[in-house]
Amino acid sequence: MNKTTACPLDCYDACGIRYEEGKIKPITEGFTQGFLCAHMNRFEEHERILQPRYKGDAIDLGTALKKLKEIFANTPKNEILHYRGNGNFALMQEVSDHFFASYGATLTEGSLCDGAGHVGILEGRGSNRLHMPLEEIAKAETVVLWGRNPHATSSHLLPLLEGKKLIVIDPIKTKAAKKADLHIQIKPHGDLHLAMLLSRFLHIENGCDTEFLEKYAPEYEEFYELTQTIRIKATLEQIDVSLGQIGSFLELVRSKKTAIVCGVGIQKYKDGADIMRSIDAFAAMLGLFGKEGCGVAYLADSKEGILSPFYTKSAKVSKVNTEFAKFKTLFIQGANPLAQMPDSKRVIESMQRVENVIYFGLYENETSQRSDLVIPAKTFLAKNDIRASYACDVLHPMPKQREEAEGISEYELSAFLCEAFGIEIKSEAAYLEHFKNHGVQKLDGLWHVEKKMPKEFEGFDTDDGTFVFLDEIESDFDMEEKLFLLTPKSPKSLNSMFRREACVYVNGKLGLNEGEEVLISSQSGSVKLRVKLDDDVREDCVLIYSGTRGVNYLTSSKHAYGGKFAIYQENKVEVQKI
Ligand SMILES: Nc1nc2c(c(=O)[nH]1)N[C@H]1C(S)=C(S)[C@@H](COP(=O)(O)OP(=O)(O)OC[C@H]3O[C@@H](n4cnc5c(=O)[nH]c(N)nc54)[C@H](O)[C@@H]3O)O[C@H]1N2
Ligand SMILES: Nc1nc2c(c(=O)[nH]1)N[C@H]1C(S)=C(S)[C@@H](COP(=O)(O)OP(=O)(O)OC[C@H]3O[C@@H](n4cnc5c(=O)[nH]c(N)nc54)[C@H](O)[C@@H]3O)O[C@H]1N2
Ligand code: SF4
Ligand SMILES: [Mo]
Repeated sequence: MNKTTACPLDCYDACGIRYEEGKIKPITEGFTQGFLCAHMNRFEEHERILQPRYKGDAIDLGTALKKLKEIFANTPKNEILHYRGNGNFALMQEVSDHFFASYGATLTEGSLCDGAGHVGILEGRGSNRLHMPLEEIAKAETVVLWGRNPHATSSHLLPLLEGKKLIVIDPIKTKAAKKADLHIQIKPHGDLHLAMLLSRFLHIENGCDTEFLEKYAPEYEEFYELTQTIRIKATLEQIDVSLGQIGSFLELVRSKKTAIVCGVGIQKYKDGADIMRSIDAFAAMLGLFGKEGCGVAYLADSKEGILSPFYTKSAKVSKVNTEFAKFKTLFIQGANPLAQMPDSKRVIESMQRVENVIYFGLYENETSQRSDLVIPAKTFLAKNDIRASYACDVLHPMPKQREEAEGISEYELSAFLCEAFGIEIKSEAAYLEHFKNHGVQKLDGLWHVEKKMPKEFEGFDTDDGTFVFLDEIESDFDMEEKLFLLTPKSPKSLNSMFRREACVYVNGKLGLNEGEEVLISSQSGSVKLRVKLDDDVREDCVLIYSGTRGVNYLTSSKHAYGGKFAIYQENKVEVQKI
C-alpha cells in the first residue's frame, strides 16, 4: 500500500502525510517541511459520528441508504437541494455533484470564503493564473502580510519568512505583527484607501516601474489621478494610518523583491472585490508581476488547469442566502450551514421548514443535530482521493490507507444513488486517473499541475493583455459608528471543526470585565458570549472567531458586489452588559 497521502482540510498548506504504524506523520518533501499543524496532529482524537440515525433512532448503514433512496423517490426532483461545503477539500468530494446534477436536483453556487477577493483579481488581471506560489514567496526580500494570519491559517509559510523584511497590515496585533518590521494596525475596511495612498505616494516619489506600466498597465496615469481624489489627511485619520507609516512601507518595498500575501481578512465586505483590486493595482505600480520573488498571493483557484470529469450542469442557488424552505429535501455534505452561513436566524427559520434534512459528515454539530437522517462519512484515511492546493501547484494523490468499519465514502454513496436511479457513473479509478493525468511528477518526487502557473509573463489575461485599474471608488461603509466585527480563523478550530472558541475578545479599554457575559448585537441579530480581554484587538473592534457558536447571528446574508459571496464583516455591532 502506498503510505503517502495528504491532509484533506481546507487550508492553504495542503500538507503531504505518511501513514505509518497507524500514525499520521508529515512528509519532509515540498512545503510540508516535516511538520503538520495541531488539526492533523490531533485528528484522531476528535470524536466522529459512527452510527447512522433517522429521526434520532440509531439504524445501520443499509437501512440509512434505503431511507435515503426512499426520500429522494418521494421528492419532486427540483425540490431536492445538494448543499456541499468545504469540510474536505479533496477533488473526489465533488462526485456527489455528478449524481445530483444528473438527477435534476439543484446545486449551490457562490462562496462563503474568498469569492469577493477572487472577483477583484479577475477584474484587474483577467484571470487568477498569475497567483504567486510559495516557491516564489520564498525568493522575496520583503513580504507583506495583508489580512492574512499565517500563525493560525498557513503555518508552513512561516519558515519562508525568516530573514526577510516583514510588513503586516492587520487590525489585530497578530503574532506575525509583533515580529514585523512594520505593523500597520489599520482600522478594518481601511485597506482600499491605504492601497490607493501607497500608489499615490509611490508615484510622487517616482518609485513606479514605468517600463512595466507602459507595456502592461498603460492606464496608470488615469489611476494616479483617481488616487489624487482622496483627501490625504482626513483619509489617514479615518483609517488610522500615519504618513510616517506610508513612508516606512514604501521604504521597505522600493527596489526590493516583494511578495504581497493577501488573506480573506481584507475582503469580507460588500466592496471586497475593489479592495483586492486596489492592492493588485499597487502591485502593478511597483511592477511586481512576472518577476522572480515578486507578486501577489491570495487563495488561487486550486482547480485552475484541472477539468472536472463530473456532470455538474444544474439549477443553482446561492450558498450565501440559500432559501432552504423552497426545497422539500436538503442533502448537506461536508458542511455546517447552521453555524457557518451568515445570518443564522434566517438560516434556522428557513431550514426548519424543510421536510427532510439529510446530513452527510464526520462530526456532530448544529446541522447534524437538526437533521432527520444522519449518514457518517469515512475519514480521508479510509477512502481514495486526490487533492490540489491553492498555495502551490502540487497535486497529492490520496490513496486509501486503512479500512474503517463505519461510514461510507462520497464515491460509494454517489455510486449507490446512481445505481438506484439509473444514472451512469464511471469507476472511482477512472475519475482518479482523470485527475492524476493533470499532473507530472517532478524531481522533488511530488506531482505538479503542469499548466497551472505560466512559465513566462506575457501580459495579463484581460482582452488586450493589460491590467484594468479601478476607475471609481464607491463605498458607503460607515467607518465611525459602533464597533467593527472581526471574525477571522482561530488557531484551535478549522471553521466549526475541532476545538471551537466560545468567547468574544475585546480590548480592556472597552470597560468590560474578564469572564462577564455580554450581549453583542447587529442589525441581523444578537448573541451572548463571555468576555476575554485582549489588548491586541483595537479598541473599536470586537473579535469573534469563525466557528464560535452564535457568531453568525450577527452577520449579514447580503451578497458582495459582483457575485454571490459572503460579507462576514459588513455589519457593525454593539456590546451591552447584561
Ligand atoms: N487554524 C485555522 N486555519 C484555517 C482555517 C481555520 O478555521 N482555522 N480556515 C481555513 C479557511 S476556510 C480559510 S478561507 C483560510 C483563511 O485564512 P486567512 O486568509 O488567514 O483569513 P482570516 O483568518 O479570516 O483573516 C486573516 C487576518 O485578516 C485580518 N483582518 C480582518 N479584517 C481585516 C481588514 O479589514 N483589513 C485587514 N488588513 N485585515 C483584516 C484578521 O484580523 C486576521 O488576522 O484559512 C484556512 N485555514
Ligand atoms: N463568522 C464567520 N463565518 C464564516 C467564516 C468566517 O471567517 N467568519 N469563514 C467562512 C469560510 S472561509 C468557510 S470556507 C466556511 C466553512 O464552512 P463549512 O464548509 O460549513 O465548514 P466546517 O465548519 O469546517 O464544517 C465542515 C463539516 O464537514 C464535515 N466533513 C469533514 N470531512 C468530511 C468528509 O471527508 N466527508 C464529508 N461528507 N464530510 C466531512 C464535518 O462533519 C464538518 O462538520 O465558513 C464560513 N463562515
Ligand atoms: S497546516 Fe493545513 S494542510 Fe497542513 S496539516 Fe494543518 S490543516 Fe492540514
Ligand atoms: Mo474558507
